[in-house]
Amino acid sequence: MITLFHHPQSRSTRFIFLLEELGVPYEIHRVDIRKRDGTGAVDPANPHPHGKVPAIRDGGTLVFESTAIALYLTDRFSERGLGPQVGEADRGAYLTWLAYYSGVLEPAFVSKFLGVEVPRGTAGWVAVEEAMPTVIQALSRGPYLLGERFSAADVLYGTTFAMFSQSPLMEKSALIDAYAQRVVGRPAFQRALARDG
Ligand SMILES: N[C@@H](CCC(=O)N[C@@H](CS)C(=O)NCC(=O)O)C(=O)O
Repeated sequence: MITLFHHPQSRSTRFIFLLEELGVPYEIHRVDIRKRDGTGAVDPANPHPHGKVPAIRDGGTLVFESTAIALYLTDRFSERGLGPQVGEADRGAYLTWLAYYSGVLEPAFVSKFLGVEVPRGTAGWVAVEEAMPTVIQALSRGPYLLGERFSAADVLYGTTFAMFSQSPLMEKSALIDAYAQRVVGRPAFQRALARDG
């Protein structure tokens, strides 16, 4: 049984979505987290080393960091087909999009949100304006990042774009809007919202 350490309306909500997509048994352990407004606190019941969410426990295994959790779950439940496995043609693309999410896209959005200019040539990531055309190019080839195949990478990207597409952090894009709606329109996302708490 997978235990998801979760706080409502946070980065852990999308793992309820992924677990619903996988259709495997899981339980939600709701924890407190520190918030930007000064409320909340690190919850001693949360095994994440920084008191953040998401984290999951699977027996004796603890996994934290969103992309690691996405890869862990889609490998662990490989028969559900939500992530290409070693030897499959799209495995490299899948790993790339997962790593790009945590190594480039999130830092790009956070930099913009904080008003920090991404220094040319020295940061490991690029500005949102440089990252988004890369994502748009991939999405122009198919309904999902891997073409016809929906994967856990879409859970991360689609939910992020659904959240930011109406904000000044992102330039308007009909293609991104349609993609985000395609992802959050899935029944598993609606079930996740119902369980978000
Ligand atoms: N890099 C982490 C980020 C996790 C993260 O920052 N989560 C936020 C909630 S959206 C959190 O727990 N914040 C509480 C804190 O920073 O103490 C991941 O992607 O899993």
